[in-house]
Amino acid sequence: MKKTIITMLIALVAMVASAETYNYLKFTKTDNSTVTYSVEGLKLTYDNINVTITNAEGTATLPLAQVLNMEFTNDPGTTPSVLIGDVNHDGEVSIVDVTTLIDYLLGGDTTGVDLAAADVNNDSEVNIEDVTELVDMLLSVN
Ligand SMILES: [Ca+2]
Ligand SMILES: [Ca+2]
Repeated sequence: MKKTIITMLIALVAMVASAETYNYLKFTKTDNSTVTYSVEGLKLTYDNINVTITNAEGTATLPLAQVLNMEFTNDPGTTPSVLIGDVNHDGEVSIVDVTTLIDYLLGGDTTGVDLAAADVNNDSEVNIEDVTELVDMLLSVN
């Protein structure tokens, strides 16, 4: 089912690409990382396992299973979309993020919690170690 949806997405993307409104195609992967490709000379092909992205810069292959989303953008993707430590996603890293993270860890409520930003030590898990890292981060900048 997921494959069908991704196949449809790719077809849609190929259509929109011909409009050449945007400069870049951004893939969001299941680990919340993003990868951005220039649409210059863009061509997408796919089989059962991978999507192959060909553009003026070269060719890249992404496993379909890792693709969470794709969208057109004018942002070249040089700046990370996730501010590490900004757990409540208000644009800054502060003590509020520590309390938000602790609340999440105690209650498990993900409302308003940016889990990608909450994984401060980047080990793909959000736990008490990230609280420690976040506190260290705050102490070192202040
Ligand atoms: Ca914040
Ligand atoms: Ca972590």
